[in-house]
Amino acid sequence: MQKKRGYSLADHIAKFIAEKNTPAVFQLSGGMIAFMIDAIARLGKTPIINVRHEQAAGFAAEGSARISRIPGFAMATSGPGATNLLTSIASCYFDSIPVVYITGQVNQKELRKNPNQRQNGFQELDICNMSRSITKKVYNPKSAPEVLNAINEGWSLCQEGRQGPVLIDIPINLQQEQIESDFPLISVSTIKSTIPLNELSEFKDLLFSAKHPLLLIGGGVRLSNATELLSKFISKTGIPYVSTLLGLDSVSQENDNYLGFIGSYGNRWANAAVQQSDLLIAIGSRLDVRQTGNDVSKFVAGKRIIRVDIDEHELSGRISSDLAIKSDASTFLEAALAIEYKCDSSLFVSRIREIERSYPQELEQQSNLILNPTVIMRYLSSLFLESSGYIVDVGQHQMWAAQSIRLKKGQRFLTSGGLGSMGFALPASIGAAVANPSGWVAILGDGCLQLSAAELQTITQYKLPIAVCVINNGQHGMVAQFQEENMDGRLTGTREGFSNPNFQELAKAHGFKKVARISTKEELEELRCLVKNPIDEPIFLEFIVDSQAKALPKMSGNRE
Ligand SMILES: Cc1ncc(C[n+]2csc(CCOP(=O)(O)OP(=O)(O)O)c2C)c(N)n1
Ligand SMILES: [Mg+2]
Repeated sequence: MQKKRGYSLADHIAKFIAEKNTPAVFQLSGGMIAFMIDAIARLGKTPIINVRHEQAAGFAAEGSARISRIPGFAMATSGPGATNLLTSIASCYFDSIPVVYITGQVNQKELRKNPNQRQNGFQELDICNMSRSITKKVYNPKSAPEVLNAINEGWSLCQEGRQGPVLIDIPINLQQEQIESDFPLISVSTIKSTIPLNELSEFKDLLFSAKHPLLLIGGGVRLSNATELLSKFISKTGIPYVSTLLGLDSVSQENDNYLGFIGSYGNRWANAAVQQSDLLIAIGSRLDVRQTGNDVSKFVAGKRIIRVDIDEHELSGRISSDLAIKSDASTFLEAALAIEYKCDSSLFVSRIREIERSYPQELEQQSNLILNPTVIMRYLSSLFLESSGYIVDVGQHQMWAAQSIRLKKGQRFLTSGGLGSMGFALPASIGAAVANPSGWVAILGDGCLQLSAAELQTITQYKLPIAVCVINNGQHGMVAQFQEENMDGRLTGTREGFSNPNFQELAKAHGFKKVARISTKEELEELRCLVKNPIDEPIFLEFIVDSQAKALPKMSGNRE
């Protein structure tokens, strides 16, 4: 006989999630989370995407949040399910992405009473303490009202100020607790900040006294929804601009004043632009070591620096500035747009273009490569002109993509920035494609594919329009490059003792119908016949690149 069903806390959370229009809940099942998932399924309003590893659930929720601008939801069971989420939680924390992680926990009766006891319940684990340092807040509710508060507050908190993940750990008995169906819903407080007048006038003074101002754009611009404001500011002022890894899709790349991608592996000419500027205005960028290089004194030499960041702790971080403005990018740009200013940057820009012509990206590689990674990336940009964007993993291929993919207006570029976690691209592209079912291109190395290959099945199961592009150089190239430079060429575990399966057969086994292997320029050109625009089905493309291809240029003195 069917048990009569009331309205449980799990039902409440399912309703809450549905009302927030989140594109999907990403999960892998387990007893302690099964009531939650069952409630969402019974309500039938939010798609449930079943992935193959909880880490993938977290990365997919991150991809979904980045694309939809609605916080993502990832769920896992207690114990190993919860620990498998940790890498993705850290990724959201460092890259400021709002995701609500919900873990099931054992029945409160089974929880250990004494912290010195290792474990009491089966799969009991203190995920709250483990995730405290990589979340904005963890919630460890002990009663139904505390669960209600956690979901309300957690939802708001992950989006407020500097965004980031929260984790709510809910014991299985609380999930089933019956509650009234009327519950309070609170909305996100939108505290509008302003820029103090003295800071604005200091900004103006620095700007007017500069000869070669340059904007350095980070991921914060997109996070504060300020891409249009930035475009206006750039066309009004004529200030040239460069981008960080996470800023690549915050800027228009189709503008003469765009001077490229900076950083340890940045375009040579973009780093030259930073070096030759006398006023650097960094907006929404942490100026971390991958952007500035190890030698901070070289980065700051000969210039004034203005930093705009929502997080005061970043402003007092590694790079000090002449003017630090604690503000989100959109508030700052709105205020800055009121300033009447126009610079003539034509000489500066033409000097930088001259460097670009002398040191083009393609020629950073040795000339005997059959497939130059820059040529591949440029080709992909033209092949996937109509795609919604690129989701890129971690390694040499990531840097090749950042250096050479040309983004059209509105195209996105997602990658694991602060954490730099291999295995990001496939699941994040699943999240992106669920949030916006238009065509996406996932670019990943052969090593990264092996961390996430099971998600190929998720892609075909849900028929997601993703072109999976594997850059196969038969190695963990980024680390091999580091070993070549620092370990007399001993390639332990990266080229030596490393192997790949037959990726073509692997993709077919996972149900990919369109599969191709490209090892020459001619085969690259023939791809146009295989690929339909826009991408409307799973495609698997493998590009063979010589192990001698390097991520270059590279600032000296940097780690891998
Ligand atoms: C989870 C994780 N483990 C290890 C690393 C260190 N790491 C950075 S890049 C890289 C190699 C990536 O190999 P592959 O996907 O083949 O990319 P390639 O560098 O060859 O383009 C490794 C092992 C990492 N970033 N993330
Ligand atoms: Mg590789």
